[in-house]
Amino acid sequence: MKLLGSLASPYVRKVRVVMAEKKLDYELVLDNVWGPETTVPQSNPLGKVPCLIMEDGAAMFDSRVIVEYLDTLTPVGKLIPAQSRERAVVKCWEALADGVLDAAILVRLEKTLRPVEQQSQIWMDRQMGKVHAGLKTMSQDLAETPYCMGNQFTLADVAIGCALGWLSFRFPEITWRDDYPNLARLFDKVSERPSFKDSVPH
Ligand code: GSF
Repeated sequence: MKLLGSLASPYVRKVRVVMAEKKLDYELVLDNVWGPETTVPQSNPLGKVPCLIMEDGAAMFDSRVIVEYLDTLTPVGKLIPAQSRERAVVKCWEALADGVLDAAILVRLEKTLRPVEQQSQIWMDRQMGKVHAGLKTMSQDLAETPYCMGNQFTLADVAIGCALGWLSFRFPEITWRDDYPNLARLFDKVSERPSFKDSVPH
């Protein structure tokens, strides 16, 4: 399998962490989707990474689809529970982590792609509201357990870890570590794993 992606993308990181946790072999093909040389649109009409190219050449995209597929490939390091309610809870954590990223990335794009006089403060404030509300909810729901799902390390922890890591990378002014000790504790725990150590955004 080939994974088209970048070393800064938190969604690509989620897939890389899942690949590593499940001990799956793949080749990471770096692609800058914003540059003229990108080949991603040939595989993903949305022009976004991550995009997985499978053994038969078929493309699969959206990190949530990819990680769900990868989890079915081997029983090693199962990350999504089989039982339907638990499964939905894990996927909901993932949706929350990805949603926080979606909102923060919109703010980053507004700030980097538009001249200052064209930037909409109302739009950026709306998106930042989602980031802060998402972080607050994650922290409240995490409670005192080591991981999102109690003692079990799941895709929920992968998704949250990738979201927090990216926020620290691109938005160091968001003081989630100080504001939410629960999140800092979870982040420190997942950061010890080789899958996270080997995929720090840069
Ligand atoms: C989001 C992928 C995405 O926005 C997923 O795979 O989970 N829901 C999708 N990827 C960005 C790179 S990044 O900001 O991580 C991307 O490829 N953007 C290019 C574009 O044209 O929006």
